[in-house]
Amino acid sequence: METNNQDAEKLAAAIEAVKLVKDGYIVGLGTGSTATFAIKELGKMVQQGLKIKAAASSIQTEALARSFGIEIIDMGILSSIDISIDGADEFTESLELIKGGGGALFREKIMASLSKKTIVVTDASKKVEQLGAFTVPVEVVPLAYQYVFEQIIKLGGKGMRRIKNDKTFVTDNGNFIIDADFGLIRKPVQLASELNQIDGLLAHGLFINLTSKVIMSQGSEIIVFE
Ligand code: ABF
Repeated sequence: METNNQDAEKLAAAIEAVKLVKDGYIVGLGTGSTATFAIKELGKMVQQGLKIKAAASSIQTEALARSFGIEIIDMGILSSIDISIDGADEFTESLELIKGGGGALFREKIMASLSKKTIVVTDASKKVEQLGAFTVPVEVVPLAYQYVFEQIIKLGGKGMRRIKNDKTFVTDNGNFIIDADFGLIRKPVQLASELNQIDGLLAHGLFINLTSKVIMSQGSEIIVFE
């Protein structure tokens, strides 16, 4: 369960991250509760005169950003983003991440790939020695669902179709999510590359070599991993 303390940590990390945003930047906006703190802080800065344009990693984030008067541009026309700020479900000190608990992993991955700098903001609960206590979200095109499900089993995983409010969860891109349990992941680079080879699998939540910096807040301390 989320605590006030965790929320205070998320806010502190978000405040630290938005200090890196400069006038004229194109900013990638993440999804999830920690990214939401950053979007709200950026919204205040925009209202005080900061000039930025932003690309959003989800429909929900786009609506939130617009509500603060942040100008949104379509990610599909961009060849680069100056900085993006996003959350994570798990990270290691070597900046390997699991993302996608919020279901926005595909857009988040494209956003991170386009970004000159990707800043990940977290509370202290997300730091792990080894990835894998959190399942790896996998976005799958519906007609390839069973095929991808079986390929995950062949890789040693156990898949579970994501359900929300008693219905199959559908992403912003009209796809399904399989939450894949691989146990503790000893070789994330290898697993990421094996998952990348499955046809019909649009994106997976292992983010390797896509993060510039993790800003983690723990109690009253800010700890940066880079
Ligand atoms: C996004 O939101 C995701 O990639 C991750 O799944 C989730 C983290 O959410 P929160 O900040 O609410 O813990 O960043």
